[in-house]
Amino acid sequence: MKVGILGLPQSGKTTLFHALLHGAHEGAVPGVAGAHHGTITVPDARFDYLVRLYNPKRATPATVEFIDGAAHISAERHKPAFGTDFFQGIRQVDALVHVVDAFSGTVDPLQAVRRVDEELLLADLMMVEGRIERLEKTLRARKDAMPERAEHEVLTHARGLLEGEKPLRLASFTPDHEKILRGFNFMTMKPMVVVANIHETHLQSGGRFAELEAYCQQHGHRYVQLCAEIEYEITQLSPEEEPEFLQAMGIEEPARFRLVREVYDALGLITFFTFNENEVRAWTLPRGATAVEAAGRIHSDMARGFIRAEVLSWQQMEQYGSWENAKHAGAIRLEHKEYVVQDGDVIYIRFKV
Ligand SMILES: Nc1nc2c(ncn2[C@@H]2O[C@H](COP(=O)(O)OP(=O)(O)OP(=O)(O)O)[C@@H](O)[C@H]2O)c(=O)[nH]1
Ligand SMILES: [Mg+2]
Repeated sequence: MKVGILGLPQSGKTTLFHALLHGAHEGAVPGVAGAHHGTITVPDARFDYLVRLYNPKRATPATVEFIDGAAHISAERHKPAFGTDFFQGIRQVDALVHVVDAFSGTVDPLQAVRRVDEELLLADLMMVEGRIERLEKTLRARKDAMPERAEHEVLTHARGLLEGEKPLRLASFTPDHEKILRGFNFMTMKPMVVVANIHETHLQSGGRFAELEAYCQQHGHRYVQLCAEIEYEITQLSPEEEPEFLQAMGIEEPARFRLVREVYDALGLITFFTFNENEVRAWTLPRGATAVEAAGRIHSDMARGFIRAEVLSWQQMEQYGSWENAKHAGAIRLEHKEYVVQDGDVIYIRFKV
């Protein structure tokens, strides 16, 4: 899974990217000036709890690739502000994180989000129009070109939506049409989390950007408020210093936790956990996936030879403190193949090959 960070210049994208990376390796994105990518560990207090509890040889968290897309915007008045390469490097991503400057006081965050949204819309509209033009040429030459006709139909529909300033993520399409549209990597079809990057002195005072929050709701964006610099500072602390610092700042948990949770949620993803004496591991699944699909994520043999899944919900894990205690209390459930895995489930697959 890939997530692209975008936003106007100097909004705090790179600061947030480094906070998310938490010291992990970053590399340049070939062919895109200033863009970087890196694989982040999905922060998850539940995973950390299991690792502390079982102290395994190996701890394997879930990971997500993030791309710091850089902002290729011309500051020169006579040039179009957004070059054609503004979204280069973040076209092929599954979700977008839009960082907006709400710390400097020189930018109106709502206007900034609107402006980038307009640009995303225009980028899609240009792509739709280009493709429609070529399709019409084909259809004039060959009236019976069926796939082209279907594509023309769905793109004409999409053009209407975009001209009405409606992002494609808010529209519903038939599965066939959705499949056609997916192929285009439209920017307004991607789920987006708007990050209001607020000043460190405003961390305690919530609700300052109620208008922005309302706008996000109307446009199908998730909304997270954080201070990128503080987030970065937190990652520089030792594990001993961190709790003290968070308490002093009045922060319950680092905001990057919430941000990644929102991205997961926007993408319709959940996490389940497995453990044995060798390894504690977090796994990612689409919401609605079944126990046998979870088994297949771990190993194809487990799916093939699936007998039952032993399942402990995260709430019960917390309640009993450990798998062993829960087992003792008879709280472990035996589930069939079709059981729909819930976020936070701890799972042990019984299988035979
Ligand atoms: N006070 C304050 N300053 C911040 C915060 N986040 C970023 N900055 C400052 O804003 C400036 C830009 O931050 P970057 O993270 O480089 O922003 P960017 O969006 O990557 O910038 P470009 O890549 O040039 O578009 C830096 O001087 C940061 O120190 C914040 O939360 N609070
Ligand atoms: Mg940057």
